[in-house]
Amino acid sequence: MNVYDFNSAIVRRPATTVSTGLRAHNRGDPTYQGICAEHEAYVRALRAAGLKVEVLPALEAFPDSMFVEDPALVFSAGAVLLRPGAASRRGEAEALAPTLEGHFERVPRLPRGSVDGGDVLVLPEKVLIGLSARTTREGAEALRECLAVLGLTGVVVQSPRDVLHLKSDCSLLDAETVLTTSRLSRSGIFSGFRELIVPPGEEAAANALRVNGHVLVGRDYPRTQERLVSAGFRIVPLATSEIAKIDAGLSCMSLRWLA
Ligand code: CIR
Repeated sequence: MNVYDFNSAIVRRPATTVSTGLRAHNRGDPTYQGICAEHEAYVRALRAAGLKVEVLPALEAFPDSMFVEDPALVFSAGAVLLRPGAASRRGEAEALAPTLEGHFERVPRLPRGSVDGGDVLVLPEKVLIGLSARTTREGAEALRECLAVLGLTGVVVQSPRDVLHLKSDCSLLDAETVLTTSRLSRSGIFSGFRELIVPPGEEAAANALRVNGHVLVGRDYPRTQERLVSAGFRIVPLATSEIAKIDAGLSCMSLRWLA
């Protein structure tokens, strides 16, 4: 079984407060309508890839709550409720608890520190946990213990400086191949993998999403798309310009697993 084979996903509708979502640099507020359009196209793409998608209601008190990847992790063996590193997002994990406990028998909670799911990359043999401004060493070590409960091996690595999350700069394309930026490639964490490097200026394209036979990729990154197609991947370009204004990409809008 491949770690990018999925039949189930959870997403959350954008809150009307989403235009106030966290961001490192101000590139203007996204519009609620624009975000909804990108989210709806994303859900359609997941369904077209064969996933059953559960759509949770918006949480108005949490502007970033549509990015469900950050407060939890899901695997066939169970889920983990995380402790997001941004204070304004901490409550998102408890809001997901009833849903996850309905789907999974084992749902350990991260006991200490902080971890954002965007810093967690699932590879075939191990789970990379990237230290970042959101994911602390204490949280990463605690997550290794939670993963061990689920029979998984966590390995702590360093996310690139000034990058929000580890997965802002990488995604798994198949069992041997990752899409990544040259700055993350230089760290050596993907030794043993074939690396497709996104062209300079298209760094944000590295947050693509392999789902079954499809690779969802940002529509505004034509050179990355060409590289993926030349390497034999079947791509689904999606609009991401509105979510990019609040530092988000394609992986962060869903939790995906093989039930
Ligand atoms: C945040 O800063 O938390 C949100 N505005 C964006 C979260 C994106 N999540 C992700 O890449 N996993």
